[in-house]
Amino acid sequence: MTFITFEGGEGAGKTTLIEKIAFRLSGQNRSVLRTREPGGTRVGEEIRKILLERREGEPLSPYAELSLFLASRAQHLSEIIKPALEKGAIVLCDRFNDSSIAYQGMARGLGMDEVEKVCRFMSGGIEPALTLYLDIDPEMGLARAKRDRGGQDRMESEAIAFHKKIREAYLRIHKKHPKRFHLLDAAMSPERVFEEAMKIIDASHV
Ligand code: T5A
Repeated sequence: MTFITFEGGEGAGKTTLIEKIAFRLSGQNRSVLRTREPGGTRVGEEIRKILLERREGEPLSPYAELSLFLASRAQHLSEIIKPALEKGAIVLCDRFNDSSIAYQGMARGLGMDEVEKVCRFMSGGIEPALTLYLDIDPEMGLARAKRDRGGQDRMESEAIAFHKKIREAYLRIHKKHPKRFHLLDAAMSPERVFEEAMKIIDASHV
């Protein structure tokens, strides 16, 4: 079972990297599934709209927000991730439990340990074998995301202090799980990030 997740702040370059890795691994004749959170299923994509749409004057409670990310994940696991892993595919997933721990646990203040426990329970023993974390200065990442899309979604439009907390949380996760959670400098060129990521994947014999 090969489950690889990708983490990082806004605009860190996960989508760009996943595309290159999927291309490389598929070329090695391996079955590869690319997916993302929130989303990945029809229900998940509907939940994604609720989560990312900006609604002025109607803030979501942090608990409601966490519950929606978890609902999207539960559906994603049962409908997409588990069946693909059981068939022997390599699953490349853009965000997973670590996003909830960083965003809702740290930045929304629900507690990293508390959110980690709920995530473990909800994901029923499915854990990534490897996580590639793209570390970037939040201002640089937000500028990339804005340039790419022209506007900002509900999470991106949070204050810079919120995004700095997310980076701090990821760095704590890196310290806590150094074997699984690998840090890559996302300020490097996309090609360099890809080369470094492939070294980690090859060394892990997935
Ligand atoms: N969230 C998610 C939670 O709060 N809790 C959770 O549990 C989960 C699962 C998801 C939001 O939900 C939050 C986190 C997010 O706020 P999203 O739209 O999926 O929303 O957000 P992101 O995952 O952040 O997606 P982005 O598209 O913003 O970022 P990516 O995928 O990391 O970046 P990418 O590859 O699209 O690149 C952005 C731009 O930068 C360029 C690309 O060409 C592109 O233009 N780029 C580079 N430029 C220079 N150097 C590089 N190395 C580059 N790599 C890419």
